[in-house]
Amino acid sequence: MDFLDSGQKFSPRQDQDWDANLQFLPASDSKHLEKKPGRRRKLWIGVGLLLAAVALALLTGLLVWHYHLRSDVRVKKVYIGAMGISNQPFLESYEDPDSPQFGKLASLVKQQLKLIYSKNSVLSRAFRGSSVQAFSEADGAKDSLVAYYQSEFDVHISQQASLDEAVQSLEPPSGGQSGPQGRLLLKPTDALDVNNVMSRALDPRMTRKTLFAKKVFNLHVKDSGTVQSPGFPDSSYPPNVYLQWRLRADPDHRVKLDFHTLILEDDCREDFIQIYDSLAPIESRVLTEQCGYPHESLSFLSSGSVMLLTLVTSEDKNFPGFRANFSQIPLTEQKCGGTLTADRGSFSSPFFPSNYPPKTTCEWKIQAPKEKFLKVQFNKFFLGNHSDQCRKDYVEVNGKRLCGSQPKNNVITSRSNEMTVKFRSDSTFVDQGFVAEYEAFVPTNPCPGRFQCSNNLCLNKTLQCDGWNDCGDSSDEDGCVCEASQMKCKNSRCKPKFWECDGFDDCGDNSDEENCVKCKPGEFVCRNMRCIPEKLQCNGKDDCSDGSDEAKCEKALVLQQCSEFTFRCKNGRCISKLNPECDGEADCEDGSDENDCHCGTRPYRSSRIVGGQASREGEWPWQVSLQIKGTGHVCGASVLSNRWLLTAAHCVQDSGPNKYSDASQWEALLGLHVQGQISEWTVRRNIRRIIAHADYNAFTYNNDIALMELDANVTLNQNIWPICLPSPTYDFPAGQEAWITGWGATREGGLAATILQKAEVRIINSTVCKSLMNDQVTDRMLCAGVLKGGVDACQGDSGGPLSVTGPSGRVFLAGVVSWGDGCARRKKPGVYAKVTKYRSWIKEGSGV
Ligand code: 4AZ
Repeated sequence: MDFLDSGQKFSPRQDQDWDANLQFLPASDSKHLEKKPGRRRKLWIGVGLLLAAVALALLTGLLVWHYHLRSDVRVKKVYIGAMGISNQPFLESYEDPDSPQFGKLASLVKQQLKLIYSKNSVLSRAFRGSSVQAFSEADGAKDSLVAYYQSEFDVHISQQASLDEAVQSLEPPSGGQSGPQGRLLLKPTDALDVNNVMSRALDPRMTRKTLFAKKVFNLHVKDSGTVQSPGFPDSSYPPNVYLQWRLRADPDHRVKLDFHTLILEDDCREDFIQIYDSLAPIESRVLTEQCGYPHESLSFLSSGSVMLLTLVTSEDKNFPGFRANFSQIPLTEQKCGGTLTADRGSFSSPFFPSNYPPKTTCEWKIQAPKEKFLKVQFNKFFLGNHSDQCRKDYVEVNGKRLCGSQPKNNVITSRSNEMTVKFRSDSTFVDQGFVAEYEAFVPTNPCPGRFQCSNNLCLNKTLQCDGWNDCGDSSDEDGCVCEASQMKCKNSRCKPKFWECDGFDDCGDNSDEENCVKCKPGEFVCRNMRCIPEKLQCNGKDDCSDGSDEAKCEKALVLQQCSEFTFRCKNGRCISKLNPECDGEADCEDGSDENDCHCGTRPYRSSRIVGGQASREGEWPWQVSLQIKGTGHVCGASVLSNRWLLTAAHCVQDSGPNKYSDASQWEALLGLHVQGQISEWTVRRNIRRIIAHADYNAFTYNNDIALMELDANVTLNQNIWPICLPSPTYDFPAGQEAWITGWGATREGGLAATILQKAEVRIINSTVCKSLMNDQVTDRMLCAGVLKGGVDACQGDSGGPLSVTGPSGRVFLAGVVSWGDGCARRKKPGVYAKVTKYRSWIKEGSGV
């Protein structure tokens, strides 16, 4: 966040040097710019305005004429294509563009293209020339190859669409296979047997004038190896480059590309990588486009023996880049589909959790004994996006198509003992795919010994009426008899009483939030507790005088005055929007709410410490293990930048002979998942400096917060990434879900965890918490937990993060694990240092 000055977060390189070629236009007559006092000023203004209007009309006319009527406004259009040639065997020398064989075949291809274009009046008029970039074997066809080319056309600006249409008309109808019928019967006697042509306009980002370095790397995948962006990992990738890595596997093999690291600028218009199922960057063969710090497991497979990886970068904001491992696997290795006859089992899309390959079809037939029905549940389901109405990649279960992403509790049941599941991917854009579990059941008893949700999911009976929506459709919380400590929602669900009026819709019908405040019906309750007419909400005026009536509206309002609830932009002005920082929308006039937002993201899509469960590697990349050298793990901490960590002050207090305040005693392990197992992602650093809060009180635990400076910067990677710091006015409302993580004890007085644990808790209302904790909770503390007990931070988790996901998916540091009355006791939440109270202290100490 950068509501203050810029800090020492990972700073992408931003060279500020002025371009030597830049010149500023001089004022045509500087005297005219001088202010001339005089009696006839008004008249001059009138004349001036008239002249300006005439000039504007002239300019508009000129522009219309320039772009629409002049015959010489022409544009250059570049198309990238592939051509199947069935009467030419692939020779090894074709891999070398400087070989005579390459040259000979390239010239035949160029002739052929010219001939093809000559048969179309639009193309023949506009065609300027072609070049051949590469050849590859044609998959599965002997004596055949594919030529990759680039053709340039020159057309009048108004003719661009006709040119696109004419180029498209050369392709066989969509879905049409190459073959004798698809042949272009145009060949001159000695020419090529062309069976397929496909081309697409070149992505304009690749024709940016500033791209000065273009380079192609040819790699043979037979010997596995790595590709990486120039300078990785020691320096950022260079600006303004367009790089291509052409990967070729042996015949009848696929190329497999697994990303080890990928960290680029967040904006795909500037820096990005693309992967193609082709040797040329043909848009209709793109498998993925990535920028920023992707959230997926990045592993890609080609449909045939070639793959292309491209990197395009812009002038500024250059990041560490990427490293990926390449290898080849036989085409025959993909065995998907088949007949499944067991009573229960699982199956997945090919190569899961890697992305599935393009152009793939699989079919599973599930057969159960005659008296049983079948159900299938998708535990993971990522098949692109839903916008194409499941025409591209999809799963079809008993004739019903699914695509996009699906919730885990989606269960599909068949009313017979047979089920067919089909999977299909088209030639572009791949995704991670799915994992499915199936089960045969007796129709009269679908969930033996378990609870059956309305959506057919079967759950452990203990999860029924526990206040949590485990089914996904809340049916496990319907029709429950509420305990004395619970309230009954209008929809008959039971929720803990202290969730009433906590600003969070726990019931699902908002009935726990009704009748909470003393405002009259039809009035809106401001955060400062004023009542205003409901209709004044989102009217673009600050009617509450604290911005809260404009806080959840589409447009952020710049306020006349700031309050304890409003975000302060870098320019000093405050805006009404609640929690605007790093939410993906620039709300401040100066855009400063989106400054320094390279934080709080993690590489994996996320699917309980005490009551916790093991986390996935890389799920909490800001989690740090603070260790006393020679002893081992003592406390947790959070990564704030490539140099600074945040922990608890009580972790760094001397205790008898243990000099915990001495930086040289400590070491920090970043990117650690399992204690004692150092992975390639783990970085160990000594501590240069510890800054414990000067007002830390060892009796009350007030101000239990400390900064640690590493002795050397770390290169951020997919398992080491900073968490976002909330601004002082960031709101973490009571009832909001939060996550605690650490290697601390898994029960009060118990042993520490080996694998990093995670547990979901909720932010607890401070008044409720004060009363539960005998008034020992100050305004600089935050409570979170599960009041029925069983889930909590414990010894060894101290200093670690309380992570809350913000509106755009970025994770914010709400608290630092501090203290509690034992661990996971009923009605005894965990207490955390409230990070919003220390935002300026952190900035002063670390610059972050
Ligand atoms: C500890 O000793 C500790 N239940 C941390 C958190 C909590 C209790 C103890 C909260 O580090």
